Amino acid sequence: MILTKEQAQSALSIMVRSRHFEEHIDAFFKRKEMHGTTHLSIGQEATQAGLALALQEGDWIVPTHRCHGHTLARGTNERKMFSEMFGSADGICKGLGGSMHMTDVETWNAGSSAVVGSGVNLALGLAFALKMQKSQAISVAIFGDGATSRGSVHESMNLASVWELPLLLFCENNNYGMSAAASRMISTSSIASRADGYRIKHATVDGNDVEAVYTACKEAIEYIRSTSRPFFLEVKTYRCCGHSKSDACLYRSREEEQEWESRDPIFLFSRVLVERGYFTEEEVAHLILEGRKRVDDAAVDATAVRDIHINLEQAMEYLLAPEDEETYKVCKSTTRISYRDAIREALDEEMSRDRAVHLIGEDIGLYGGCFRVTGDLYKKHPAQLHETPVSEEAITGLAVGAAMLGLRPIVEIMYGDFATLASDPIVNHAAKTRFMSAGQLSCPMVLRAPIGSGTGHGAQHTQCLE
Ligand SMILES: Cc1ncc(C[n+]2csc(CCOP(=O)(O)OP(=O)(O)O)c2C)c(N)n1
Repeated sequence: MILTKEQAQSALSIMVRSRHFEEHIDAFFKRKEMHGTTHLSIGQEATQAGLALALQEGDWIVPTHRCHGHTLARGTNERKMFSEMFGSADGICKGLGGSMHMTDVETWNAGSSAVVGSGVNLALGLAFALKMQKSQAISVAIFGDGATSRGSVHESMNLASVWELPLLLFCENNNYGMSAAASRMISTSSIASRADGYRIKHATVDGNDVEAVYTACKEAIEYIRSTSRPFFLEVKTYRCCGHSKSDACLYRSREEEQEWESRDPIFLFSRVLVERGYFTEEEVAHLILEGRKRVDDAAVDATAVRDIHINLEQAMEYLLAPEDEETYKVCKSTTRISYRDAIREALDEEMSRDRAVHLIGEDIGLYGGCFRVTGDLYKKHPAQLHETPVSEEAITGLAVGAAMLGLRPIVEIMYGDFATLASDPIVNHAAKTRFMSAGQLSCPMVLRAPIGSGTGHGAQHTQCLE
């Protein structure tokens, strides 16, 4: 699929701005004017532009720790991105997110997880919410080759397939994790073929060719929208810089680096633009300068306000969502019933009152739940009760993502002991989403589990975790 002249100009602009943004970041860090850590994606710009151009308004992305390019490509203002990295109040997340967490709901960017692979669970949850809300939009999980070895990514692929969720699994295979070569770490002949295990359709594309990425994304997205099934797209590219600021790249040869540098996506696409007659060489040079200048100006503007920070009191406002006092006034009278019945009644009442409430858990359908709490709720609320495979981490992560998009998920973990498997979505995501995004996203979900039930089921079933 050939990009129109207008699209081609946008693609070039995104790639140039992404590259130059990161050149500035690199320089800021080297001058010790920016702190913390950062992961650059120099060399991977075609994946960012190709994907962004194929998406529509309302389609959500969940990038990775290497998120600058995708954030910029989706439309976030460069000054606000620089400011976020300075930790200043002008940042997209008021400086509370930083380099790896650039949530921007105005551009449908749900922010990244810095826990490799965990963003896939969250994107799964967004896809679930979109499906429940009968939206035509899709969710995109962006992740690297390294992430494809995470168990929760496999749990998510299985669930996406079983529940037929509109999820694009966008795998940027840049050949390496931190230092570990994909060729040494991955058991299958190709990364995309991992999706075969879950009956997920897949394709592999040259990630340094922006038109090829765009075409593959368009086809994948069309498939997802028309079938509501997930799709796995492996995009082959190369990280031309180190993994993070302290990486000397000792694990790869200079020859290999040079070979990939000769396939620089910006250089390749500039040549295409001239050969196709879209622009003259001078016009391309002008467009490149224009993109670079826009980023230079943003860097200057962000530098001017970089020492303005929100104070502790303001930051604390993002820690907890305000409580709704009315919630506690619903109890009109009391009767004496068992704990189990009280929970079921509450679930029933909430599911009837609010269609956004969804029960998610193992064996909560016909079986009635392990402790028979859900009982026959499956009959009364079939569209709001979802039985899951044994995938504690993925279903909890899914609930976090779904809550961020407006659902009110209630996850039942069969025994509290198994919540340890879901500790990443609970601790790193449910608890921190609101704060890290400066209140742009919240996570109104319930996690329900019997803990220390006193039933003597054994040391891994009835322990008290408090
Ligand atoms: C669960 C987890 N383990 C280890 C790390 C440390 N770490 C950060 S990035 C990275 C490599 C990730 O590789 P890949 O998924 O291919 O993404 P890339 O960095 O190449 O973009 C590792 C191991 C982490 N952040 N999270």
